[in-house]
Amino acid sequence: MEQLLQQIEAVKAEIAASVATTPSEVEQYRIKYLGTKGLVKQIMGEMKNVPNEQKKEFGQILNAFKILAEDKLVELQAAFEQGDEASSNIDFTLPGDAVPVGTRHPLNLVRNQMVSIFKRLGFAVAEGPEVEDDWHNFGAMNLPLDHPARDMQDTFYVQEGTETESAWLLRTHTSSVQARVMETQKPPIRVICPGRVYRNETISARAHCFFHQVEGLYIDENVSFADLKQTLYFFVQEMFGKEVKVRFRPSYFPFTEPSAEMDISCQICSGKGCNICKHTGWVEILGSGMVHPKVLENFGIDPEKYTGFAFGMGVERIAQLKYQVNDLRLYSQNDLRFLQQFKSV
Ligand code: 2NL
Repeated sequence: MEQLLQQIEAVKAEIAASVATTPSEVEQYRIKYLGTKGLVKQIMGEMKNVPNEQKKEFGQILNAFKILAEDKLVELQAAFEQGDEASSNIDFTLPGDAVPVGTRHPLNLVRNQMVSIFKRLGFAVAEGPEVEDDWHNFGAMNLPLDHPARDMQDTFYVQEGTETESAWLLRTHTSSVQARVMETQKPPIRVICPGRVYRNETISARAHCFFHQVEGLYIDENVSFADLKQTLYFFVQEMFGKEVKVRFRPSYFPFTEPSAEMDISCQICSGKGCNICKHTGWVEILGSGMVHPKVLENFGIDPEKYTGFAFGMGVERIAQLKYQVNDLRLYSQNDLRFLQQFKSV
C-alpha cells in the first residue's frame, strides 16, 4: 500500500507542475491523466488490491486525487478560453504577418517633385474644379467661339450651351484654375496649378482621354521673357540635373504672345539620338509665353502696368522621360507589376 501512496504523491506533483502552451498540449494532458487509459483510471484500478479494512480510507484518497487531476484540466483549459496572457505562455514577441504596403503612383511622385521645385521659387499652389463653365476654360483664355479646341471632338461637354446658359465641360487645361485666381487676386500673382485635364481622344500608347498638367502663371510689374526662360531653365535643371540643355522654339497659343515651346536634351540617349527623341537629340516638354494682353484685360489687370508669363506641361511627359515609360495607358491600368517598380523612389 505504501508503494501506491508514493505513486499517487509523485503523480500529484507531476500534475501540479503541468503547463500547456497550446490547446493541443491541454488535450495531451487530458489523455495522459484522465483518458480511458490514463493514469487516474490506472490508479483507481488498484482499488481491487486494497484490503477491505483500508478501502474506505483509500477511496477518499483516490477520490481527492481524481478531483485534483480534473481541476487542473479545467485550469489549463481556462487559460485558452480567456486568452489569459500570463498563464497561456503564448509568445507575444513572435513577429506578426506582414501587412502589404502600397506605393505612390509615379504621376504623384513626379507631380510632387514639380510642385516642390516651383514652391522654392515662391509659387503658391492653386486648385479648382474639373467641371468648368465655358468662360473659365475658353472665353477668358482668349479662345474665340469658333476655335477648333472648343469642338465636341476635342472637348467633353457635360452640358451644351444655349443662348442664355453657359456650356459646362470637363476642363481641357488647368488655365481655368488660373482664371479663377486672376478673378479673385490682384498682382503680384505667382501660382502653379497641378491637376487632371480631359480631351476627347482615342486612347492609344501616345494619347489618352485624360492626363495631368502643371501650369504656372506669374504676373507683376516688369516681368519679362528673360524671367520666363530662367525660371523654366531652373526647373529642368532641378528636375533632370545640371547637365540638361534647353532650347526655345517660337510657337503659337491663343492665350500668350509671344509664345514658345521648350525642348530639353533627350534624357534617354543624352542627345545621341533614339526613338523617344526621334533621332533629333531633343524632346519637347512644355509650352509657354507672355500672357496675352486680352487675357489680362479680361480680369481687369492693366496690361500697360503689368506683364506676365505662363507655361503648361504634362506630368506624364516628364514622368516618361524620368522613368522611361513608353505607353501612356500604363499610368491608369493599375497593374501592380508596373506600380510596384516605384517602391523606393
Ligand atoms: C502646353 C501649353 C500652355 C499656358 C499654357 C496660360 C495660362 C494663363 C494665361 C496664359 Cl492663365 N497662359 N497657360 C500658356 C502657354 C502654354 O500650355 O503644351 N501644355 C501642356
